Amino acid sequence: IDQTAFFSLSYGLYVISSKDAGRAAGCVANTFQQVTSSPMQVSVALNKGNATTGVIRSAGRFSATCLAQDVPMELIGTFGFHCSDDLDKFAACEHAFDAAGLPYVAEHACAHYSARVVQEVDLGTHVLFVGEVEEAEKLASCEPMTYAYYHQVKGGKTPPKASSFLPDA
Ligand code: FMN
Repeated sequence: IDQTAFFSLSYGLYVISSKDAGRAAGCVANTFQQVTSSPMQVSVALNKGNATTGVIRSAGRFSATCLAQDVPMELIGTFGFHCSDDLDKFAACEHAFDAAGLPYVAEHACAHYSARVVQEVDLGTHVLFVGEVEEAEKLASCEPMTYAYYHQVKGGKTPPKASSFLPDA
């Protein structure tokens, strides 16, 4: 397998969040995408070791924020390199709540989506959540952050739990 072939794939950067009875959790993901339009469905692949994965499983729903190109690296550091079990990530950023009470990042944000989980696919290391969209809102007319911009311009890194982590890249 030629790992450089995977550099041709395009992605955005998102914060995926959820909340159950007591815990709020959120993490950065590049694997969020729209998969159908009728009904409107989205999917995201999350590592089984992420706190966010467990909270989505128990809440049965998740929220997503499309991050803007000007998002500070500190926000990606908070949501992408720390665990929600150890840190109240939402205390460190502007946030809002969807109709189901899930928190979502509301700063440096192009748009927000909320979905109810309709399918869970076991991918081994990760779980693919498929959700039916119940809310979607454009928050600002700004340029979305892309995975390529994050790497090439911002010098960002991808941690081992990310779906697109390449050990030798
Ligand atoms: N983790 C995933 O499970 N799926 C992803 O698609 C994913 N993409 C990422 C992309 C970037 C650029 C970064 C920085 C991280 C990504 N991660 C991904 C890793 C999680 O954000 C990271 O494991 C986080 O610390 C989990 O937080 P939690 O334990 O609070 O859920």
